[in-house]
Amino acid sequence: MTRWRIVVLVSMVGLPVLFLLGVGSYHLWATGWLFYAWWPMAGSLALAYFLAWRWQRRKKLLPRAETPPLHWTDRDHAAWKLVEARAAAMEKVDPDRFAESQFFFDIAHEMALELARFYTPNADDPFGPLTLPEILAVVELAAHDMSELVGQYLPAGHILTINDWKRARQAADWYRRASNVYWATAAVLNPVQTALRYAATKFGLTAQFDRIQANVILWFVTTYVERTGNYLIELNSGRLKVGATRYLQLRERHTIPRTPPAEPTPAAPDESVRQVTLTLMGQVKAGKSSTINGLLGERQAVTDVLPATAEVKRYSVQPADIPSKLVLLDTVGYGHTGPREDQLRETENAAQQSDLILLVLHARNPARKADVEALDRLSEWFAGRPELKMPPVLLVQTHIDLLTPAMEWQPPYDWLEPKRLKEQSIHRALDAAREQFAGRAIGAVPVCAAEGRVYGFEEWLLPALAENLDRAHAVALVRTLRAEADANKVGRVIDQLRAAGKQAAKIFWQSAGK
Ligand SMILES: Nc1nc2c(ncn2[C@@H]2O[C@H](COP(=O)(O)OP(=O)(O)O)[C@@H](O)[C@H]2O)c(=O)[nH]1
Ligand SMILES: [Mg+2]
Repeated sequence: MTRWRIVVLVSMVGLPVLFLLGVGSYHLWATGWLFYAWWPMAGSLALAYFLAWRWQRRKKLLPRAETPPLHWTDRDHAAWKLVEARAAAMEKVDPDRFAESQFFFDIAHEMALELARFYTPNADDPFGPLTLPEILAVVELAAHDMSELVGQYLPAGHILTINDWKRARQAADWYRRASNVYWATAAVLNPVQTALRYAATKFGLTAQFDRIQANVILWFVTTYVERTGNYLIELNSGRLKVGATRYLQLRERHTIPRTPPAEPTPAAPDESVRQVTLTLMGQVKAGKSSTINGLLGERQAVTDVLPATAEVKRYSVQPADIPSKLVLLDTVGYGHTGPREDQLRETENAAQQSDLILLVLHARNPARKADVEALDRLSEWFAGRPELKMPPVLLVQTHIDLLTPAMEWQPPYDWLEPKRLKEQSIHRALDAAREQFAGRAIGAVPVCAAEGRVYGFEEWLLPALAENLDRAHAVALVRTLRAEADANKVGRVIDQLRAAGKQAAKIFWQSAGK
């Protein structure tokens, strides 16, 4: 359909409406009803004004960017500050520039340089180390997010053309001109009232709607900056080396669904299972193996023992109330009588490969120096690798049955609001542990892991795991994305060499056969 046909159609639909508008207004005026009709109309407009003003001020009309993803490291958060500053600066840019494609290209380029310099301050060419697939992944992922956001939140976003975009500002002027004609006509009919209403509308709605429009455009530009910045951070942290498709797959796998599935997912050796790895750390005889037994308890769905190293045993379990499979690494532990250095290294190695650490503490043994040292060594290791996230540490106090009064064992114990003596002892023991590990642990739970007295797993430990599962998955996502990229690097080159070799052999035999 050509433009003039559309104009004809719109006018033919519009004319009767305009006619009714005029006749209706005249009729209201002629019968004297205008006075009464004006109040509800003015009320409706006033309410619209108020809501527009309020939503604008609170920026509720369009969604603000969500909080940074959980899997980001400290370095990523620092980089995000740069992105946020740039997004905020968009408010000061001349809105006419938003209609130029060059403008969007320029911001993306500037931002890519800025972030690359932030991550590799000493590189001669900050883009030098990047691979083509990961650069393409940024474009693909950011474009995908933008298209979803526009489809979801921009009214009529799917039919908005660049010309509409450019004309959006002119349209505001046309509207103003058209409404001036209306007011002029009305003024002839009823000068005083019209003057009053004119003032009310002029300083109210028109200004608000102008601002709404400006905000929509600003929202688009800000979101563009934030989405692009988000994936540039993923790029510079090396998490896009696996490519966009695999990145999305792994991200999905480490996102806990809002509504848990009706049946727990069976822990098949299927690669697509959502799983996190937990390492049990602690002193020798603290109760690590017993805690694992408690977690593997008969009420859990599936358990199996998997071979790991001589020093580290590997188990897996799918607890009923947790939407992920837990892989449990049991370590030998440390202490003054101390294991050998190579055993210690195995423990540390396990902790470095895990997503959550259960630091198992004997409630009756107040010597915690070895545990603090072990955690600090681990923090140091992670501090030297800013591209990784240190797993959160949850304190598990075992042997609570031996706390005073040691003779008594009558669970359940309400240690959160302690009344009985035993409850008070547990409460105190946990307070002490939290203090000893202040800043190093995310929480503390009590258990009794002694055979026949098992208590606290369903009550405290599993709920604490469920509560911190998303944090563990955030660590897992970063870890697996990095690990897979490194593994792929070698694997792919070998594949490519093998293909090249086959090709060469084929050519050789063909020419030999001739
Ligand atoms: N009374 C009591 N004994 C426990 C508890 N947890 C573990 N034990 C015992 O402490 C000893 C050492 O436990 P173990 O799990 O092998 O410690 P690990 O060296 O850290 O793996 C074993 O004899 C366990 O039966 C507990 O909560 N209460
Ligand atoms: Mg053990």
